[in-house]
Amino acid sequence: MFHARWRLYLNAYLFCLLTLLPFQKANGATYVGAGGSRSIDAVVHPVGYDGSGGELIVTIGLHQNFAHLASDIDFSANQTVAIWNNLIATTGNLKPSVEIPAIGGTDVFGVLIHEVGHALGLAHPTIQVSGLGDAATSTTGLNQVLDIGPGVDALLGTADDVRGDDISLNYFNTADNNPFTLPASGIIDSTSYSRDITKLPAGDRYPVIGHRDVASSGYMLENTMAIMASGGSLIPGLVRRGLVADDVAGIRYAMSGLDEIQGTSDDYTIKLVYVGVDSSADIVIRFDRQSGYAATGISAQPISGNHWRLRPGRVINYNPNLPNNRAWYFPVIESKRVEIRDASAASVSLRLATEAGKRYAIAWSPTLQEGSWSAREVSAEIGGKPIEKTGADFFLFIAEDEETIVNIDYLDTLSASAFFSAYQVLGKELN
Ligand SMILES: [Ca+2]
Ligand SMILES: [Ca+2]
Ligand SMILES: [Ca+2]
Ligand SMILES: [Zn+2]
Repeated sequence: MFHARWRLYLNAYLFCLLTLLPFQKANGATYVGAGGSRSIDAVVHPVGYDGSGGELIVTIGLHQNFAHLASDIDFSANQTVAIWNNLIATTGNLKPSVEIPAIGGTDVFGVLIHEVGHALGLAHPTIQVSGLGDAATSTTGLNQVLDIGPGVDALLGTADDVRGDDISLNYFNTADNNPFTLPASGIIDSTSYSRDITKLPAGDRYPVIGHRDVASSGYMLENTMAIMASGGSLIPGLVRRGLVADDVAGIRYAMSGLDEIQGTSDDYTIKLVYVGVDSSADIVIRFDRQSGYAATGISAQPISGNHWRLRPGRVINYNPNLPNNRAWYFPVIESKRVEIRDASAASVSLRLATEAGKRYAIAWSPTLQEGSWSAREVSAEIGGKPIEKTGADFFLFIAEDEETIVNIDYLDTLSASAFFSAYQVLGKELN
């Protein structure tokens, strides 16, 4: 007989993480500055990497001038950190913009995930071509102009694109050129990925990009778009939250170190930590520079060969005066009462009062220790449908009824001191 001491968590903040966010203008997975100020083969690592392996801690903080926004950005910052630390490749990461106005609202959270990708060294794998769509990022080649044709399928960004002498800057899976899956081997390094188009699978002419049009037309994946692809934060009615395989591959390739071989001593892992209001963090979030939507300042220094690392003090800036009458919205969480209906050593069933069409979050902690809140070691379903993992430390779902039953299974045994908490996710406008 399993006796659990169930407790309900009813207070506001579960996570005491602080975050700093950078802004980026940079141009498969592609690294910042590659092909421009740096060689076409440039691999850009996070701040602090010097070629020796191990855990690289990267701090994110909110600039002190914006301390009044600390509680507003808390959810977005903590979950952005979780998403990049967990490195889970998801599909369907474009979600309905329930708490953010579909027209005129811009999602601080989704944009932060994207900008932090820049602040870790990733560039846009896509370039937007006016009137044509999105193509794989490249140099202009010797003729100094972009040569972009969609090929027989009439869609840009696919394997049959005609690109003249443009040199690809996208790293692709050499086995299948598929930006929406990772190799079953788990190996992501120069033995499985390349940006050299002579390594493409037979018949392919160019790297496939992680764009949502490509996902739906070629891979039967709806609402799926690489977080680093440009333009995904301004799709009316949708917010982009969570990584796809192409994003994960970019970070994982860099993590294989200077030798670009996974499993050797120069490999590293990244632990992002949100440290709250801290203007001296490695990555600092601001809301004051007045241009565009959001940007991350990128500056890198050489390590050796084609390897670079970002300098500290990367700034992610949100323009507080958005063009086109848009406004920033912070997703913020409000605690909800959650009832334990049933529990065993292997599962628990929760009930909460909900409002149809609103977004909710469930978090759990096996021990209530700081840092133990996680969606990793559990799976959850509502009405027989699994709740998709987003890589965040919450399960997020949109309620369909006035009451929602959430069933959670553990990969391991549920601890007697486990905590569950439930929240409604609301949108708060930046002002
Ligand atoms: Ca060219
Ligand atoms: Ca094409
Ligand atoms: Ca290595
Ligand atoms: Zn960007």
